[in-house]
Amino acid sequence: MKHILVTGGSGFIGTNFIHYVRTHRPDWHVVNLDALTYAGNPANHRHLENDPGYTFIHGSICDAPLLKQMFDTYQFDGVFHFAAESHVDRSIAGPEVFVNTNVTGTFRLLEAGLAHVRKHPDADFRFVHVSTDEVYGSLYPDDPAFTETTPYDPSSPYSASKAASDHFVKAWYRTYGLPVVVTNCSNNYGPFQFPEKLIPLMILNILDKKSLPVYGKGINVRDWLYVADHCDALVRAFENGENGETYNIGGGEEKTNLEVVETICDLMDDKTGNPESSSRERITFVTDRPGHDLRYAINPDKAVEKIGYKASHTFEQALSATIDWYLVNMDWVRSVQTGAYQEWIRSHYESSPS
Ligand code: NAD
Ligand code: TDX
Repeated sequence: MKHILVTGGSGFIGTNFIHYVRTHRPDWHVVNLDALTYAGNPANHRHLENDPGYTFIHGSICDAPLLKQMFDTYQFDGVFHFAAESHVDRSIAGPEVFVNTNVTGTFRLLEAGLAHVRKHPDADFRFVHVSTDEVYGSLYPDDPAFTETTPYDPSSPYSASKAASDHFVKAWYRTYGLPVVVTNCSNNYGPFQFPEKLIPLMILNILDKKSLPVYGKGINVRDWLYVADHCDALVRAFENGENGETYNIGGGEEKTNLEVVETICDLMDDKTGNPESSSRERITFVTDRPGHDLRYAINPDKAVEKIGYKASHTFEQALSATIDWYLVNMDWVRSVQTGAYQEWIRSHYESSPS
């Protein structure tokens, strides 16, 4: 049995990853360390409460003594590091916590991993650092997609903090020999995504008959990746990757934000019995995000060739399945729309004129 540390396992991707691993790698014991910020929800794993293959620890990746104790107790074979502050707009409104969690937290985790490897030099250990395509900056419409050798050029406090964390991870490999793999993936979507992000925000605003705030002209392009494909890629990077390497993971589904929102509108009208095209009328163009990257696109060739990755979901099908998940999980939705969530929506969107 392998003991695997998953940080941030109560957030969007971490939750999906733990569910994926409990199904596809049932012999792994997963230890989820999560600070339960506004983005973390322990109820996501309620069905695992009596599962001996799952342990939850409420704590922070910044807490070095806790990390040491956890490594001593579980002698981890691997780390999947998801824990982060992840929302670009929040990073613009309040960057400091992004430095604390994404940079200092990653540093503390690397130190704990290195101390463990030094104590157990024969152990087969690997640290998978889950990062983002945003570290590469912005593309023009005709630029080739990001590869693993594209220079880093982050635009937002969020992407700057992720870029810094990637550099720390690589430095711990080159300087100290810590076995690491870095993955940089594009925009994920799927079940359990916190409704501050574009896709769930639009689904829920349509249900609540609110306006649909599209930044700028809606021409920004993202490369959409279904979260289950991302989880599959991460297991492959852990099992088949090479230490010190980066793998770019993309969905191969480039869309403008307006295309995404219009598709959600049409699917929602169809599924909820709204008159055809009625949701599109709620689209409202609002003040653009400062430093808004125009386009992200991932070239996944290296991951395809070296770790056997292949996205197996199409955008239309997986978006439809995602909407269905939100429609049948309204209890989850309402439970995460707490006071802190309402406060963010009020402060962020009420200052954005149409
Ligand atoms: P999320 O915001 O939904 O979840 C983050 C989780 O980390 C939450 O459960 C939160 O409680 C936890 N956390 C925050 N600070 C912590 C700390 N100090 N100690 C322990 N736990 C802490 O984020 P997500 O969308 O699931 O993203 C997960 C990772 O994937 C992040 O590193 C993010 O940068 C990366 N990523 C996300 C996307 C995307 O589209 N969502 C794309 C590329 C990369
Ligand atoms: O209300 C909105 N209106 C809007 O037009 C919101 C919330 C977003 N947008 C736009 C901004 C982006 O161009 O939609 C696009 C997607 O926005 P987000 O969902 O906030 O994602 P993004 O900023 O692209 O970053 C996401 O993908 C990369 C994740 O949040 C990051 O954690 C990940 O690293």
